[in-house]
Amino acid sequence: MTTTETVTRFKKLPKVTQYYKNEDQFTPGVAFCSGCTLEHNVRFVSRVLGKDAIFVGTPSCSAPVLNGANDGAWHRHAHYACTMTGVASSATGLRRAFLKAGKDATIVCFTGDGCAMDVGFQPLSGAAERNEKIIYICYDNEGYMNTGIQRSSGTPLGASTSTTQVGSTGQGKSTGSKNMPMVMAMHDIPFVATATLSHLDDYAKKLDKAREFCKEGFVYLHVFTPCNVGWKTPTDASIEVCRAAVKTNYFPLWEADHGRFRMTYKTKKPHPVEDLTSLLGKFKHLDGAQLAALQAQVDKRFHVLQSLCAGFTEGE
Ligand SMILES: Cc1ncc(C[n+]2csc(CCOP(=O)(O)OP(=O)(O)O)c2C)c(N)n1
Ligand code: SF4
Repeated sequence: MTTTETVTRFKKLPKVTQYYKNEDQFTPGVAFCSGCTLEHNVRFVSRVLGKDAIFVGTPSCSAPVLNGANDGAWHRHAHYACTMTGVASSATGLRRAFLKAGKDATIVCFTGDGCAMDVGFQPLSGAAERNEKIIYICYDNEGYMNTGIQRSSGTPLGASTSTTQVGSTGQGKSTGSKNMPMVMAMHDIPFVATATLSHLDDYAKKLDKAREFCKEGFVYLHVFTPCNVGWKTPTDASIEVCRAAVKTNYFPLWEADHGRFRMTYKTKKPHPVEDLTSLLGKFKHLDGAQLAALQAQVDKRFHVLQSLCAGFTEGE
């Protein structure tokens, strides 16, 4: 692509700043690893949901930032630091207290996949079933990253972690990841969506919907959020990894708006999953058979999703 073509292409891209409600509420110098998409994620959520959003966080990589572990680096949001087991229940209590006081409030649980998919799953499922008026954002970095890159039920098939090591007794995780956004969609809540950091326009639209729909009931967003330390990628590769996850259908972008499924971005010619795995050190040991097994799982999940999607698609 020539420089002129690149410039023209960028000019055509939607200006994501149109969704910003206010200036950045986070200071520079927060305690994420360099290149971590979690920083981009939390700043973006804050800007699009607005400065009145109240965060409910748990012990995790986001905790040092949300809790304000540094003297001079923090944020201006109201925030409740919660246990991993209690996040959805605590958010329920907060929301109900505001409702009782006759006040509107956007309560946002912001947790890793270990919390959402394992440790805090039962209260999350319960809050969804009760249709509590809260937003739950799971930033999926596919493992317990803050405590040493252990496998979670978000860790994909074949991935190497500190508890699914590659060696004489194992070749990475032997089972696939839990299809969490689909599990949440089966709770029949007002809004469920997937998102990632390479497709910010798509993510912003879903955050705007989340802010509206949480007045009516439970909203769940599942955000693919690469961890360059745990996934063994260069610090400047994170967004490319997000893009590859979408283009390979490993992480398709979709939403279920009151049970109506639709793809929000469609890749005309899906790339082989190897286009993603080749970028990630945690998959570098995969042989042909393991790659085929991962590809088969990606294809199977995508077929299920396609069959649920009734309507139109956007994107290339
Ligand atoms: C009930 C409970 N179990 C275990 C821990 C220890 N712990 C603290 S942070 C953490 C990792 C959390 O992983 P995840 O939710 O995926 O977030 P990430 O670290 O990836 O950001 C764990 C297991 C805890 N705080 N509470
Ligand atoms: S360990 Fe991973 S998820 Fe945690 S702050 Fe570092 S790069 Fe981000």
